[in-house]
Amino acid sequence: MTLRPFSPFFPLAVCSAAITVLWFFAELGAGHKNHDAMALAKKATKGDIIVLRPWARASAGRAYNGAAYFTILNRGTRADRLIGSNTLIAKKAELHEHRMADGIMRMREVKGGLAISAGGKLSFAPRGYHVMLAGLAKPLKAGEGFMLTLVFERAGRITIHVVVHPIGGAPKLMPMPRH
Ligand SMILES: [Cu+2]
Repeated sequence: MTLRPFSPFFPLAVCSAAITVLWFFAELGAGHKNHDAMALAKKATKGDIIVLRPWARASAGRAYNGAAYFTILNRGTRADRLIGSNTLIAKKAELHEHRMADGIMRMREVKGGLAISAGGKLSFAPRGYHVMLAGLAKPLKAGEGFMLTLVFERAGRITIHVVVHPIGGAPKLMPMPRH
């Protein structure tokens, strides 16, 4: 129907159109903000590398060591290599692995870095690979977060926002929440 300015429906139509427009921009604004926050907390991308779901477990008591976990995806056609990491919240951030040796779970530093094959995936998770945070400036508290920089041979430096989960808590999809 055609609305003429003196139609009884005209003010209603204008009003609802204005509300729709306002609502649209409000949603757009809120959606954008949320998206940025989520992206910061859950995902970082640079070049062909994507780092997903970075998290750490809250420190038990006054422990000054911790570990960070995440998943790395390589969308490229060439392999890349994670060669190091660093953070301002700990003296050292080393690439570590857990290995069963003679029935005992042992932890050691991974020398020479870790390859992520073309189109491949590398998961850091409890009882497996982790970034060992040694000499934390202060214990990690649930709900807080910190920045951790991962250094890749090709992609370069990618800084991720690691979210601290409560002791015993872990993001879904992460089996066996124990360092
Ligand atoms: Cu370790």
